[in-house]
Amino acid sequence: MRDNHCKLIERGPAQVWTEAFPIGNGRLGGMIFGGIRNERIQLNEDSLWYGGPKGNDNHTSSEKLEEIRRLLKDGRPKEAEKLALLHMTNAPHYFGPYQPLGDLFIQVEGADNALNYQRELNIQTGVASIDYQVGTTQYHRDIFSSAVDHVVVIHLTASKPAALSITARMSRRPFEGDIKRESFDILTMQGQAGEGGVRYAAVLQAVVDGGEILVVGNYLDIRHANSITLIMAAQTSFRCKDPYQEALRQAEGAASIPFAELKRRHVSDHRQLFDRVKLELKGDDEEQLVQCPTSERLTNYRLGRVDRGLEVLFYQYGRYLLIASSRPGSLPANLQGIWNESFTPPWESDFHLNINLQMNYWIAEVGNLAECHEPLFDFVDRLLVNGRQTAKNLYGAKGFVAHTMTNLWADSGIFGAFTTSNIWPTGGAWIALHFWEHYRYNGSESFLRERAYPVLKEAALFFLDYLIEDSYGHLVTSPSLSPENSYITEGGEKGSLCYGPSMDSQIIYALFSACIEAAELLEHDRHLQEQWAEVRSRLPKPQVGRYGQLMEWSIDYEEAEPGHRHISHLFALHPGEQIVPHRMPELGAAARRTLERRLEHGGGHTGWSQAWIANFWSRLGDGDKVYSSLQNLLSKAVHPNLFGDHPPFQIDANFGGAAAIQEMLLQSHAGEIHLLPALPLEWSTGRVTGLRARGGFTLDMEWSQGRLLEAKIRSIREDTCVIYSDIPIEILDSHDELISVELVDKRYLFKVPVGVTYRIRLKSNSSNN
Ligand code: FUC
Repeated sequence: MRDNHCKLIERGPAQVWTEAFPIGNGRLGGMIFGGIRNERIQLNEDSLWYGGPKGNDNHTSSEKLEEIRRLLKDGRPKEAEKLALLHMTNAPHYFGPYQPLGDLFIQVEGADNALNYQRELNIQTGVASIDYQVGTTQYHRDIFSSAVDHVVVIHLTASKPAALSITARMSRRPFEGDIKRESFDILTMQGQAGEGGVRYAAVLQAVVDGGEILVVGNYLDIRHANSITLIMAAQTSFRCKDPYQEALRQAEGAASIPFAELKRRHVSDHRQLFDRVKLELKGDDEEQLVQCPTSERLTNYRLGRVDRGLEVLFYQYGRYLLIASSRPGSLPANLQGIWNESFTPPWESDFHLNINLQMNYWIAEVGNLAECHEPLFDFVDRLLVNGRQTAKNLYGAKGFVAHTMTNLWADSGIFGAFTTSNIWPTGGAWIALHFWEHYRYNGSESFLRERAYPVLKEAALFFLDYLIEDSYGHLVTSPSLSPENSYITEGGEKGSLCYGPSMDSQIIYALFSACIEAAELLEHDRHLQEQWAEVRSRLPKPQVGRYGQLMEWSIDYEEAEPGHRHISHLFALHPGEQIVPHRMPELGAAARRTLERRLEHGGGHTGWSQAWIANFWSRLGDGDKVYSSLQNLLSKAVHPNLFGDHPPFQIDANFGGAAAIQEMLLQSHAGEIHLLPALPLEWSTGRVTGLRARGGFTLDMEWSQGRLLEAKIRSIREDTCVIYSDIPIEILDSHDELISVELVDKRYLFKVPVGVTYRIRLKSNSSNN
């Protein structure tokens, strides 16, 4: 892979947190500042949250549900909201936030007057490094977080013998844990994150070549070593009974392995995921830019400098961040992935279910990182258990429900004090659809039967009980809201709680459709299939409103904020597929108008919102608009270390932006694969390998001057492949023979045998139109 696609480079240490480089193994994260005399590695462990579960559902809810619904029907949202706040919200309103594990500080002696400094993060190997020179001695540090050995490894070397003297200490200011000497080469820190919260332990062990180690007070003191390996392990009682012993065991295990071997197996494990997708664009290898500091490239990009390499780097960085923050066995990536330096992070750095957690996973399947999706499924399995209870307590309903926010403990109640966001019972349904997506890509019947269907079914059972009839005979949610916008009633009252927000109807449509298809495939629940189909047919359909926009609510209200960052009612366009623009031109036009209106009124002002907009444009097939959204994202919503910006830092912009790039190159929803569906002019020549499509297909594509040169397709299942193409295409088998295809309405149907590569190209005499 080209160098400038896989390296973040700086010529100086980070001055602020958003200049530091992130590393992670899914569970254990570090932000590397790269100080010469004072190295700081800010540390996180994904299960270190403050406080315990807050499962107190408000038991007075069911008494007031009817009244709240009636007030909403009568157009009196203010009164409904007051009642809902009193009778439906959880006490306390907020759960404890995700917390830092602490800092590792390394003080390096004899590092004055350093020259030729370079700090790098190689996203292909998952290793950060620091280089500098003092006099004639070269100093080097390698730092990585290993998913194989479950530790952060910091390796320091010098080109001269006995040139390394350091002191290292751990800190968790202002909530310092107990620091103690475990043995001559091990320092530990332990504590508890609030009453009922997890107990945590961090272990720092040193291994030296030459020199001596002392553990004194709060310090690990190392003199005159040739090389030093520091091993950092951490655990909490969320995963083990005795986090101290477990962290100690992991540190000692890693310390017994030579550094070269620790690094070799980490790099090979990381690359096994990372290398699956390669993207190259014409002009992305400009010599001048390869050695240019990333933050400088970003500044120049903002000023209009063309930098295709930076665009590719941003894409691959999204994949890197997912590998680093979500690996089998870890928690899902939260609002900040796993990287958080604050004890009071924005929105508790939680799991937000009204767009953010879902967006974090949009790259997983297409970007060939399906394993990184798994932590989400484990998490939702726990949410399901709590959500059953909440469904019963709050609504007297079957199945499971989850609302806008959740946490380490998978609490499912109504948190928060604002009715623009909190009383939204559709978070669980949306997240359940991720199981269905995972199945659509891998086709594993056992996953569908054992993991996906039970969750989908319980999400759907909830809505069979929860939906009520509106005055048009439609079945709608109530109370609910359209995240996080408000509307103006005919009487001029501003409300956020409502009945029948379009997003809910669209999510429930997608959920019931998935349930019906899954149940048919598994030959389960005949009766439920019929019931779901009947209810689905009575949901409000996407409708065009007074401005030619898609209606955000089942009534064509004025929006209180026409430029709102959430564009929830376009769920049907993306990630849903109820609106397929080339088959439904009217709804496609309304979706476009919705986007235009939001943007005319200042929409897209947060990183994730811009990223979602880019995905919408991709689904509308408008490559130039996607490109300008991505340019906006990179110019306005990215920190110097390329972390997405809300502001402040929020990781969904990284994942959502990378997902939009994938959607530009390949789409496979609504039963057909589109090759290069939204290619912008600026990306008219390039190639990509390893993208995945629904149905078990993997694709490589090469294109020039905006036209496909060739695609290669492989399959893990003997399933029919359907390619939609405006331009005639032909398909060749592995012997370069044309295969016969069935062509129906620009859809090419054929089978790809398992383990064989077929080639797709434009018919030689076809032109662009
Ligand atoms: C939703 C958004 C905010 C933010 C928060 C974490 O509430 O409206 O912009 O992303 O989630």
